[in-house]
Parts: sequence; structure tokens; C-alpha cells
Amino acid sequence: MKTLSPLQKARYAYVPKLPGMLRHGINEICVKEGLATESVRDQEKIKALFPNTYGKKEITFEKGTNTSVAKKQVVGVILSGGQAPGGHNVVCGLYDALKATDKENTLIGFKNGPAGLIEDNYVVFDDEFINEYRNTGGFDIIGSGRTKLETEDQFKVAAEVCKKHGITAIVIIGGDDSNTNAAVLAEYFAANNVDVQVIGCPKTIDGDLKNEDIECSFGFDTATKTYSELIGNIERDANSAKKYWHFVKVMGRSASHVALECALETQPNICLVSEEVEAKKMSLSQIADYIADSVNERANNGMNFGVAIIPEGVVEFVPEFKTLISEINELLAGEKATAFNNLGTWAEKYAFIEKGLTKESMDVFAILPQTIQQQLFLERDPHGNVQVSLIESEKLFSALVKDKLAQRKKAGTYNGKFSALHHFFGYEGRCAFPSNFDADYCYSLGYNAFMLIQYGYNGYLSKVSNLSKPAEEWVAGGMPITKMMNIERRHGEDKPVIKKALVELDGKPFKFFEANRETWAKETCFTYPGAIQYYGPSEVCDLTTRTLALEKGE
Ligand code: FBP
Repeated sequence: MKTLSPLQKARYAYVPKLPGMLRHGINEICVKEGLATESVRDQEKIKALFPNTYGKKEITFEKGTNTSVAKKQVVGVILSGGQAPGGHNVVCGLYDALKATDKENTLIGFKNGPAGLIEDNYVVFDDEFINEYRNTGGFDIIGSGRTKLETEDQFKVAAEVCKKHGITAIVIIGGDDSNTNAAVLAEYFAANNVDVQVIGCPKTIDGDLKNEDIECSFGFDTATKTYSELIGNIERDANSAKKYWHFVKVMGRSASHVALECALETQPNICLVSEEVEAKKMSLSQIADYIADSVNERANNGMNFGVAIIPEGVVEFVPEFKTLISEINELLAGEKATAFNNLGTWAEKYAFIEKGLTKESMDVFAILPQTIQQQLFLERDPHGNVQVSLIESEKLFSALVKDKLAQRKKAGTYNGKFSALHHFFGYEGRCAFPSNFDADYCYSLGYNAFMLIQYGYNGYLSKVSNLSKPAEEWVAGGMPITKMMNIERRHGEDKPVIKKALVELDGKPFKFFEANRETWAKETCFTYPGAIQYYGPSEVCDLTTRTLALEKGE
């Protein structure tokens, strides 16, 4: 028997807020068509690749008579990639709109990500099933997975599975890659007269699926609020005990949106931003000096404590480290890996490495702590490459800072104490109960996705905007996915993809951080956001992120 926590029970009863224009009842939602769209770049190439789905019109929904053609809908839904708070509510919103339109409509959930569609592994939702997942975190309603839907063979199988169930539309809830694949699948169906629509929904805690149309991906709000609560608690502990420097790594495979948002929420002494590290071509030694300067100055003022936020992907943005990684991949390519693994001792392995790397890369390798050196050779992906995401960069930087401080001590310029503790916040935030913002946003995305289906759209992303305002003022509609695409080089080939959004160094969130960080580095300006609040005054419970507020000039 399942035991429910009091909060879980209470959250079942929460009624997510829809955009005002979707609140009139299904029969009073009509479409307003906007202008025909063009892709953000490489228009001719994208048009040639998507002849059936390119150039369609942007649309918004508004109050008016519903003119969609009545048709029984059988919709398949897929959760794709890493978990993000609110995914369950996308499914609930989709289900509610579908059933409100016609009780006979059916929602099928494909299990364990896109693989579920190919393997025809599914569940049919009913009220009882859905009600257990309302306003809860996680993707466990049907599970998720990282199989990519991208080959013609997979599309053929997908078409057969859809035919078998009489499916009229597929909703793919995923990040930039999954939505790129949604666009390719939509085009394949259109080109091959498969009467199945494909609609995408923007998901990822990383916050890197955003552009002029998508203000933020769902899950970013809750995940960053969860990490910020923990970082704030750590800051308070640091400020109470006054004896530790905390190095906190936060998730975000590549972009630093999560780290930056947490910094804006908590005002730590240091926050690295990978995009800046790359732009300034910073070396590991320069980064270590930058952190050591804060440690040093605070120690001079009697503060041997602090907090530093490290984005998960930072080392891949350090040019010299990138070169080192590619040399190591080369060094262990094919059979050479076996020869390396057969060497008995670390000293023998070290000699092998020393012989194989260029002098420049060896200089970088030599300054790494031994545990990190060994990690570079232990953890390999199925292609034999170093798994950079597994490198404990929080430990790497604290070790480098320790070395710098030891040198400064010798030179007589530093006389403090440095004791470091390490944390990694990632999985802690991906399945949290969605904040009211994510609960409302996700429910709206799902509800809206069904309206796009009902009106016959294919290859569209469910779009809800004006998000820094109260939900009543949100704007619901759809955008052709091809509008967000450009051509990028991937695995040696030109591919149409949705552009990943990195932190913009001239954007308002970074500029705000840049204007304040010197003070935060020297003084103790910590802020303590506390836990996400679900019940209480709107100014506490319905807050968006600082990133979104700054981007919107608020
Ligand atoms: P998505 O891009 O699929 O949303 O996943 C993001 C993420 O949570 C990253 O922040 C993290 O680096 C990665 O997934 C972890 O992947 P996994 O779940 O496979 O360990």
C-alpha cells in the first residue's frame, strides 16, 4: 500500500492556474493566426529539409467560438531525457483538455522515453491513474529515457505503432534535441501521408532551451529554487561556524544558467560562469587565482569562510582542458586502451601518459590532483571518451586554490586558514514537487498542446509566454519548431538543430551578477531564499526566477 505524505495529499487538490485565454471552457477557445515564420538562420537549407512543415504561421489562442473540426483523438505522450519538475502536470493538462473536449478521447503514455514508442510499451490513462500524479515531481508516471528518435527505420516503426492504436497525435516532452527530433518526425509523417500530428513541449532544468519564443523551459524554476534553498542553508552554516569554504557544484550539462540563477538568488562569494571562462580563455590556474583572491581578501578581514558555486560543465569551457581531454581520447583510442589498462601501477600509467601527451597538455595534467588525474582515465563512455560530466570539478578547484594559497603563504601574502567542503546539487532538484510556477506552467503547456492538436497543427511547440506576469496574463499559442532551427556541425555532419541557449554575457542576468560580484566576493552578502512555498501569499508562492525577472526588465 502506498503511503502519501501530507504535502502530497494537499498537492493533489491544488488547481493549476491556466492562462486567462484558456479559462473560458474548451468551446470558447479560438485561434488567431500570426505571420508566416522563417527559421532563425540557414533559411534555405532548413526549408529544403522541411518542405512540408517549414514556414507555417505562429498562432495564439483567444476567447471566441471554437471552430476546430470534431474528431476522436487518440494521443500518445512521451517524456524524454532528464527529469524536470512539472512533467506530470504536462501530462495532466493534456489529459484534462482532451477529456473536456470529448470523453471518448484517449491518452496513451509510452513508457521509458522515446523507446516506448518504438517498442510499443505503453499504458492507457484514466482518471484514477492521472489523479495520483497531479502537481507531483518526477517522471515516474511513465518513466523517461534518452533514446533518440532520429532514424528513418525508427520513424517507420513509430508510424506502424501509431496506426495500430489509431493514434492521431504524439506529444514529445523534451529538451532541444528531443524537440529537434519532434520536428523531424513531424516532417516525416507529413511527407509520408501518415495522419499523425507531432507537438513538442519545452523541458529541461538546464534552462538552455530558450529563445525569442520560449521564455524558459519547465523545471528550471523548481530545480534552481531547490538548489538555492540548499545553498542558502549552507551559506548560513558557513556564516555561523566561520571555518569552512564550501565548493558547490550545480547541474547544467553545458550552459551555466542554473549556476547563475542560484548566484542571483543567494549572492555567494564566487560563482564561475562557463561561458565567461571560455570567452576570456581562462586557464585553470587563472580560475584558481580568481577564487584564491576572494579567499585571501576575506581571510585578511578575519573571514576564513565562504561559498563558491561551480557549474557542472565548466571544465569543458576551459580551452587548455578541452585540448587535454581530446589528447587523452586520442591516447586511449582503440587497442591503446587495453595496453594502458594492462599497466600494473599508477607510476607506469603516469609514464605512459607523459610520453603520449604534448608538453602543454602535460603541464595542465601535472597540476591536477591525483584523484582527478585518475578519474580522467577511469570513467569512459561507450565510445571510449572521457566522461567530463563525472569529473569532480568542485574538488578540482578547491585543490587548485589550496595550492595557490600555499604558494601565497610561502611568499608571505596570505596568512589565513583554508578548510574546504564539497557538495554536488543535481539530482536533488530534478524531481522536487513543482513550484506553483512550474505546476501552472506545465499544466498550461499540456492543456495548450491539446488545443494545438485539436486545431490540426503539426511540428509545433506548445508555447506559453508573458511568464513574468501573473498566470491570468500569460499568452498561449504555438510556434513551428522549424522557426527555432539552424544548421550546426554534429559528429562531422551538418544537422538541423534547435540552437542551445548559453548564458549571454551581455544579457541582463549576467550583467547584474557582474555588477555585484566584486562586493559579494569580499563581503558577506549571502541571501537565504528558504524552501519553496506552496501555500501563502502570492508574492512568496508564485515568484518566477530572478533570471526571467531580469530578462523582462523587472
Ligand atoms: P536534459 O537536458 O535531458 O533535460 O537533462 C539535463 C541533466 O539533468 C543535466 O543537468 C545533467 O548533466 C544530465 O541531465 C544528467 O544526466 P543523467 O540523468 O543521464 O545522469
